[in-house]
Amino acid sequence: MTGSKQDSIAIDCGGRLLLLDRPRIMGILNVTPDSFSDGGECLSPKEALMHAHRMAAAGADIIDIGGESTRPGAAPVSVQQELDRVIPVIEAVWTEIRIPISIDTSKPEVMKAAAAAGAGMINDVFALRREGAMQAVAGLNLPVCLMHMLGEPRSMQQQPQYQDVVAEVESFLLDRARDCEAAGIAKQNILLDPGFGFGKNMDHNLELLRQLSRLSSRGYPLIAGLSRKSMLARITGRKVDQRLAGSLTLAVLAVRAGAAIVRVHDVVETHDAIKVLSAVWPRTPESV
Ligand code: 7PJ
Repeated sequence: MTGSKQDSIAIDCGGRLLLLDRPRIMGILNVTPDSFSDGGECLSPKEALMHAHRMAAAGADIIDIGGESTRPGAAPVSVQQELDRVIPVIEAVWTEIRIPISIDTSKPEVMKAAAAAGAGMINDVFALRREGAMQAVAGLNLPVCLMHMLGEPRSMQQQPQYQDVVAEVESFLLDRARDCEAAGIAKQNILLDPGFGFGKNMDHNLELLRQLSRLSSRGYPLIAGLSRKSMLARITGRKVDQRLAGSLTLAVLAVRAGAAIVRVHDVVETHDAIKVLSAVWPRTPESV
């Protein structure tokens, strides 16, 4: 399937549709005390809900709720801690805001509880490699984003190495997709993500971005998460709260290379940037 054929895809997120007729925005809602870019901003369920309202009003198409930081060196959290953080927020967002919700987790227990609370998509940086995760998603019958990560968050940025980063990320993702389909997850429920910054150095990230159209033309919608990531610190020298211009540039480049969804912190600005891009090129080319 080509990128252009994906234009007609509608992903059913537990009854709320995510149409991929144009590039879509996933707004990030972290309810972790230690997320690298907005840690401390979204602690209480009330504050998280207000931020979700702002993102929805600004043009977010789906809200990604996460309760475990995956930044390098982050401390792991228990199932109970993660549930305590995300479930009240999912329930409140689901009740008050009519767009789909995704849950950013690798734990099958959290996937199931989040789905019961209203989450309509599973976003797993471990690509369902945790024990029981694949079966959990197959049972839920929800869409899932499979993300590539080399190693574990604790150590992934310690000299990651590849022979050919694009080929290795691609074959990992296609293998995972095939395994998921064999486990009973419908093909149309699978999205892929190269996992920028997850076990990748600057050159790896740049090469993946240059060849992103190769990954976006494999028959699965592609998600790209580049917002405020540390490659922008290396390129621009900016601190995390000053990476807006860099983040917008990367989002536009990813969409131009066929990304169906961009995962971002700055929804208002990304929405404008994508509108401008779409005015110039109304249909995203399969490859550029
Ligand atoms: C990503 C993610 C990403 C997907 C995070 C951060 C670190 N999920 N969760 N893709 N990144 N699918 O927000 O910078 O790139 S957490």
